[in-house]
Amino acid sequence: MTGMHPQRWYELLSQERDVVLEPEGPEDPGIDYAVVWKQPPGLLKRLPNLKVIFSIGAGVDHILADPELPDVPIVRVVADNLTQHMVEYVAWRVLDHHRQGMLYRAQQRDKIWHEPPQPPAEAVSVGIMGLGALGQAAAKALHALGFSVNGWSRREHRMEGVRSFSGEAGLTPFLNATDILVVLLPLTPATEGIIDYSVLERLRSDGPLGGPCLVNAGRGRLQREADILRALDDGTLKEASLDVFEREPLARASPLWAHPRVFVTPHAAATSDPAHLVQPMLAQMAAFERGENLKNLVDRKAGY
Ligand code: NDP
Ligand code: OXD
Repeated sequence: MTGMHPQRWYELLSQERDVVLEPEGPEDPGIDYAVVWKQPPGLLKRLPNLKVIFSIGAGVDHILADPELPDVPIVRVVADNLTQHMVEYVAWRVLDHHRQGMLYRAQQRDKIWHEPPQPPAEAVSVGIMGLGALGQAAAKALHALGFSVNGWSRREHRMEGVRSFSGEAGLTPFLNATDILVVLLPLTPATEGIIDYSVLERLRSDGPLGGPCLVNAGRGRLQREADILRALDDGTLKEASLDVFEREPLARASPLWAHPRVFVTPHAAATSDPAHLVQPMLAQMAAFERGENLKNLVDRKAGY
């Protein structure tokens, strides 16, 4: 196995399997499964008997970035524990923008006793870009909180209480109807840089929050940070919560750190917890060896 704090993964996987950490040497015929996060390019190609690649995360851009990736199935993470963390993060950030947390924190700092008008949740439209495992769970929770919820994805989805938009044709109507944009897309050639100025300027500008807000917990390279700063500074965008960045860790020199209307977290929205993810991985290995189908497979052509 390789990547993200491997020790705990190693200990838990070792309870049932022989595990080697990031194999050295030209070829390792003994390895059937690779459990990876941002593996060095070319590493997996050197494993002649590799049968399945398991991603430690829900996103697989870090795996597909390897130009020499062997042609074996890739399994990604879909797990209640990870989904719950993401739902919490999205609900937290949406409620904070909705309930004017940035304004209240500034008022508290300056000891200002002032109650601004507060629109009800039903007047606020949250648009979720990416209506997959995480986007659908977030949509359900936001709907339960009373928000008006829309989703945008490649294909249309039927979900109670959620209006579904899809594809290129659905993008502008989706954005035009959105007060808080939540990004839960995977990073693929089709989505890289999608959150640019032209997207931000199509968000609803006359909504009840006094301007649109952005929440990105998908991937940093979905966004153009220079465009986000420009949109914040010219009033196109009211506020942003960013968990992911074009380059991570976010450079100390980035103006996002100190921007009064940006909330920064260090790619912490939904961290993969080996205590919850290793058992399902081991179960999939056993099922695969019994000839059963693998679950949560990546569609390499689509890139996610
Ligand atoms: P899924 O694969 O289940 O869902 C992806 C969604 O994005 C689908 O609805 C898909 O459409 C949509 N999509 C993909 N490409 C396009 C496109 N070109 N145009 C429109 N819609 C598109 O992924 P998850 O929900 O499990 O995870 C989403 C992402 O969240 C991950 O890829 C990862 O990058 C990120 N993540 C971030 C974490 C963090 O801590 N910040 C933690 C975990 C994940 P369709 O439904 O039609 O297939
Ligand atoms: C993931 C992540 O993709 O942690 O799971 O970002």
